[in-house]
Amino acid sequence: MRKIVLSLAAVGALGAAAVPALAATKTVNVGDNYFVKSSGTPTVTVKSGDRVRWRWVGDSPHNVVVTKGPAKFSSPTKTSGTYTRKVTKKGLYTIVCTIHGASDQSMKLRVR
Ligand SMILES: [Cu+2]
Repeated sequence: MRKIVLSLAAVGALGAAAVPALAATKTVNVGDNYFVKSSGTPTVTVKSGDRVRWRWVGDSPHNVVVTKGPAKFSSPTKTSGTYTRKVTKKGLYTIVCTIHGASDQSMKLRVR
């Protein structure tokens, strides 16, 4: 009987540990006039409940602003550091740096 109780406790502990592991954090580089990579408009896909962490890697000031999508959010204009957002509303987001404009620095974020 004691063994059975211990086994059930172990299963419970594993179950609890598995829950936070489902939510992931995706890091997106914010470079000098690009997101992710130096050309094109990248699409980053995450799951609802995940966190997206934008990380400034260039020298110029940039921001992260949703111009179209199921939820609106925006970061301050920064030259270094990070901005993290938990995303829950599913859909396709268009994100731009308003300093450099949509044609120069934009990305898509798909939350599924
Ligand atoms: Cu910019």
